[in-house]
Amino acid sequence: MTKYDAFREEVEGRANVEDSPELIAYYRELERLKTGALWTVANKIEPWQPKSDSVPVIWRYRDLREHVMRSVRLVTPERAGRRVIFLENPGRRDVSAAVGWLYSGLQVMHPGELASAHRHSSSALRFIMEGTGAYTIVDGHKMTLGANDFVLTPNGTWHEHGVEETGTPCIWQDGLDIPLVNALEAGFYAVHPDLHQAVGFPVDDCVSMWGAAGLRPHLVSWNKPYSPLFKYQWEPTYAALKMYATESDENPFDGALMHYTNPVSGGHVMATVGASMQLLRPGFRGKAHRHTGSVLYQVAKGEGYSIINGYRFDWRERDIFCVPSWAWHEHVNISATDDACLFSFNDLPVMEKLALFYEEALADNAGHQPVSSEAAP
Ligand code: GTQ
Repeated sequence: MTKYDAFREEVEGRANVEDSPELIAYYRELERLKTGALWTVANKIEPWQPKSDSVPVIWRYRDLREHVMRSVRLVTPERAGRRVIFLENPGRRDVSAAVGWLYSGLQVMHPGELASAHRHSSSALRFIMEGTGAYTIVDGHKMTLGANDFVLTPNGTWHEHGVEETGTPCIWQDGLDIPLVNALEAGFYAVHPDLHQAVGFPVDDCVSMWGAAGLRPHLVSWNKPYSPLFKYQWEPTYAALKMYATESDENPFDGALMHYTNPVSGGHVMATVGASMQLLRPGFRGKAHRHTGSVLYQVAKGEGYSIINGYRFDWRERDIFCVPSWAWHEHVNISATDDACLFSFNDLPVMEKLALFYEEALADNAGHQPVSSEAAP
């Protein structure tokens, strides 16, 4: 017996009313009064189990990159505000979501370009894909960014991005909770009065102050609802994963999975968006599980595939794919010699705070999904 037995599918006891001319006329009258009969919608609005409109999608970098680069010739960051190609989920076009309530896009900047400062109620993050010389300024704290670095621009913070003259063209993935904030009808947005911020601190000072593993500064206090460490660099992240992978029993679903954390609380990096990095050892073949909450992955390193709701998605470095809420998923590293690393971000802080997080392992078939011989729709 699992705790989900309470939600098992039974037809008894659910709405099952057939239309009659009198009922149809009745529904029309209710509609005029801005009301409706619950039994006409009950089965839809109370599904047996989480039902995502999002579909699993992979966005392959080799297909996208040239189109992202092309936008540089077509629009300036000044005109576009943010020069971004966003990811569309075919099931969620109405809200510009990559999956569930998460937005994502690929932002490109050439050396010498910069985008003006703004702030909004949405929480944002960036994961750097390629290029050198990129930087972000968050509330006056400037951070230099390299490939596979992960940076926060939490809700309400002034932020702007650019690439130094001496750098190379840069592309990074933006991740935001825009669809969630809009669904909650809580979105504010403001442009910085001077269009740009003054840098008020030494470059990368948040890393100097908050970036030492297991240590926190005595003199500095922090009580904001997001991490004071805005940048998580790739090298220490990868080193931590490799150490963890050799020391621990493997998580059967996710290999060596670690969460980026707020060093003050030990919790998620931001109030609505969490982020993780996982290492799949050479030959790792994960088992299938599913949970509530949406996840968007980016392949930081290596090559493999994931089976999501019975479809196989082959991935390699820089590809992005999504796992909708309650979708079965399992990950495989196809290399016998090299590890693979998956960066991901998610809405799990929301699911946890609202007590809506559920998770279950696939019991059948030794924990592996049957795989469709067809390509994903
Ligand atoms: O850089 O702040 O892709 O506000 C979408 C909305 C990036 C940003 C996006 C944004 C940003």
